[in-house]
Amino acid sequence: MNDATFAEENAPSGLATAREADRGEIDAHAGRAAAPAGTGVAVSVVIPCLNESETIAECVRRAHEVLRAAGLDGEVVVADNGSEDGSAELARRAGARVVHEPRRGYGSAYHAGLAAARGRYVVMLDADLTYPLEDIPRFVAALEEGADVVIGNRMGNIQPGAMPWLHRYIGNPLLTGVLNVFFRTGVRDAHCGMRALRREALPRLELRTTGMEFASEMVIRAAKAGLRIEQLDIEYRPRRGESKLSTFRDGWRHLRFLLVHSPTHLFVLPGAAMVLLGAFTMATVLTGLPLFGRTWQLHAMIAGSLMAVVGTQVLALGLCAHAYGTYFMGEKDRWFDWARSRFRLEHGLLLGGAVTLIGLLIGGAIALTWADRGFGRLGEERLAVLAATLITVGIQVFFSSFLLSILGLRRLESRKPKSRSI
Ligand SMILES: Nc1nc2c(ncn2[C@@H]2O[C@H](COP(=O)(O)OP(=O)(O)OP(=O)(O)O)[C@@H](O)[C@H]2O)c(=O)[nH]1
Ligand SMILES: [Mg+2]
Repeated sequence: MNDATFAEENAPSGLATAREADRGEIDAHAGRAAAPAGTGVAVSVVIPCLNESETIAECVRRAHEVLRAAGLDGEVVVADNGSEDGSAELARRAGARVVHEPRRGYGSAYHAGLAAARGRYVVMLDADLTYPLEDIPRFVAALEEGADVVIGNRMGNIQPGAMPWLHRYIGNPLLTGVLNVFFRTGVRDAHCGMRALRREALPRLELRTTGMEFASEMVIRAAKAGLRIEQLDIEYRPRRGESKLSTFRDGWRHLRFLLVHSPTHLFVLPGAAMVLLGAFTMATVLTGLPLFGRTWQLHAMIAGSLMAVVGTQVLALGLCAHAYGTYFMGEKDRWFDWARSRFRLEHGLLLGGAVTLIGLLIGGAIALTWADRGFGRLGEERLAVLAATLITVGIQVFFSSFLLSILGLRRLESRKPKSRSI
């Protein structure tokens, strides 16, 4: 990762403008703006480019040829990402409109390129000649037939040497699999760089990320926005020039994007699993039921308590993350919406209060037993752990309910019409 913090990297990269300078070049600095109305063409081929002098000119020329041969009125926009090898000039000479985006990152380059695109349809592909430019008309045809977003699928036709085995058999399937478990998009090759979309669909995607995770973000936001996604099988060819993809850094950026956008999988499910496992372990110890051929004692009780306490904490964080997503980010989550339509602050307070009270009563009973024995020897460790666990969990539930409610208050506040000062 560069110097930028994660928060900065995920902030909207207030990038490109369609202000065209002389010589067909565009400065991507002065704030985002869509291409001006009335200047449209049918298709914009947008190509992010960072030091691709070996291929960029050929890529631009072939894109133009393909558009011409297919009778498509189009343009080629190259989003140059601070290349130091003359790529921008080569692209311009080959007939591209060049957008300069100095902030590094695949996503940054795309923010600039997409904002400058004037086509009704936008086709996206890499500058390294790995994608079949001759398939551009197929992508456009899929949009014309009603798709909002078209994504290539390389997995069935990867030419020898085009993709390292680590990406082909582990990275790509794993990350695409996680993406589909979390977001159920049904997309088979979520990192494919050859895509197309209707330009009018872009604002609905609210794309923000700046790095390679931009590819995942687009798929997820398209699915969440209910856009119609089509997939086309394509060939993937060996690249010329140096790859800009860093296996572990970019893989992690994809994964962390998936995690932070799915509180259910990051917090709620692991939290709930820990609570259940903790409760089950403590119940097994307290009832003395044999498990795996033996009974379990104090140490297992402490482990169960730990899981229940940590699980409750993680679960509460997940609910707060959901509340933040719903109230502040406009996210929609069926499960969370269902839960908040049924449960109110008072439910949480009652539950937390009741659990705390039960813990206090058990603690009180232990103290009474101890007093009864003249404050002598006491052997109620397991019950003491139960009491401590219940009190901790109860207090967590109690105060987390208030925190959830506070997040909701902010939402009501922002809904109120602005009052005029007198
Ligand atoms: N990684 C990266 N790519 C950039 C950047 N700016 C523009 N690009 C371009 O984005 C496209 C994708 O990068 P590639 O290096 O081809 O990544 P990839 O296609 O996932 O990996 P390969 O299969 O090795 O080509 C290329 O056209 C790059 O030139 C940047 O800052 N970082
Ligand atoms: Mg590439």
